[in-house]
Amino acid sequence: MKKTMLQKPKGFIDEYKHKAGAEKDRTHYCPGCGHGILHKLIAEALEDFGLVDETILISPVGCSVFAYYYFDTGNFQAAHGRAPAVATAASRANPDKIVISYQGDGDLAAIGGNNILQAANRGENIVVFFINNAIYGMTGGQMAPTTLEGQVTTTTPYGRNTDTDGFPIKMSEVLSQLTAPTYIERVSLHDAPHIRKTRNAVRKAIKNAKERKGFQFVEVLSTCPSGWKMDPVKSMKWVKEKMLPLYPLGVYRDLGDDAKITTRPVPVMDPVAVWEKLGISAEADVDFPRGDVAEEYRKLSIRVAGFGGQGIMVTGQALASVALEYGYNVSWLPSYGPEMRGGTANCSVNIQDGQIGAAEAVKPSMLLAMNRPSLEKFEEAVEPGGTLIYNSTLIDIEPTRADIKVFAIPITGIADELGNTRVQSMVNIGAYAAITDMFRVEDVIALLPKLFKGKKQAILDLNAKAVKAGFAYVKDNFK
Ligand SMILES: Cc1ncc(C[n+]2csc(CCOP(=O)(O)OP(=O)(O)O)c2C)c(N)n1
Repeated sequence: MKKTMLQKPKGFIDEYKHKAGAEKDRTHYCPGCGHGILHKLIAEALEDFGLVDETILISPVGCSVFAYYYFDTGNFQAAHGRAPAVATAASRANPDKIVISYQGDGDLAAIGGNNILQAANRGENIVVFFINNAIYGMTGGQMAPTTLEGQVTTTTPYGRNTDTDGFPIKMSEVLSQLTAPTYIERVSLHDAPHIRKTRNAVRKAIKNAKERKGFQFVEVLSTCPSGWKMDPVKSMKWVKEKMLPLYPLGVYRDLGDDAKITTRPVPVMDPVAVWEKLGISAEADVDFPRGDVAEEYRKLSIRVAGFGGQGIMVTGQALASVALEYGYNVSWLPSYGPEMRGGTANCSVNIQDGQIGAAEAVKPSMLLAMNRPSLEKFEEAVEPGGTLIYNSTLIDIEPTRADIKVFAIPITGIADELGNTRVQSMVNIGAYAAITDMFRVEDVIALLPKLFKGKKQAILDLNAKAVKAGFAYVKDNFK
């Protein structure tokens, strides 16, 4: 007897590890949603063409935001509507890779409308899978640019009114007005024969991408039973009866063998050449001779965290700026909470000799926690053997990690004693200098006029005191 084995395509990760317990073999999509079907068609094609390891997939914002949970490819997640820009960068930096931009209709046609237009117009070597379910699915079914006339959504409770809401945008038709795109087709997932046609379109686009044939666009009409408040069967019928007349299926562009194959110059990142162009001397910046820094502090990825107004960003900027003067490569990446003052804030700083790969300190080798929520949030992420500095004035709990070095420093208290809470950031810098031996106090003080441009001498003096106090506290209290 012939045995049929059903299994996941190799384009998918074996086990969806993000999912708890029994859910590990399932996706997060609702029953009857088209995303799962399209994911499978893409994963199968990548496996069949041997391209899983050659592909970079860009996930959007929308229900498919977690595409990176499933595809065993390289993955980036882009800000809302920006997948074509990220895909452009990925494709230009990796001209030999297949780059897929996977996007919903809210993402692609609303907030990302111009992004897709420009990427298509440049004829980027990317494949765009555009899942058109006529609404914003993820956020609960609001009107999208693709919403049908008269369609009831949460933001058009009386139906889309073209007098006030405009007309549905037909992206395949719009993009086919441009010169550069190579292949544009609209397909649908509403029944098995159409899923087969979608499969062909997916494979064609990916094959074209393999041959570097420029911009590929496959629009996929898809169901959203949850957002449409219909069961999956009715949703399929709705696509057939309502969507197909407005969005005719078919090929809108197929240049076939006439497709222009564009080879773009591969960007070479040569920092010295860039500095020269900008008139900056690489040597001139290395002002201070380095001290004897222990091995563990020569490649630092630091998370500085606290609430807005605690000098979190100033601390991060100062760490990076001072380290720069010792000739280190540095990066500073701010991350603001919803409110600037009083909300949470954190930043990532990298200080090292080699090239900095990721600016975000996901697994920091050092955490500087200025308040309790920051300690609770980031302590677990610190690399084993790493360093934790925490503000013992405000943090009334003990850290739990036993495998990291811990420095409890009353940072706010020291600043208050100097008469101004705002100098906490310089207490931090002093403490950091004492712990790592990376900065000399006199060097930091010499840099204060540069760090705080235009500030009065009294402010500079106060900050100098703060640096000294942070430094002294560590030297006096820790070996
Ligand atoms: C800058 C920004 N604006 C708005 C949102 C809220 N938001 C999240 S998903 C989404 C729409 C997604 O709709 P669509 O692209 O059609 O994808 P679907 O969920 O239907 O698959 C919106 C507006 C956001 N996350 N970021």
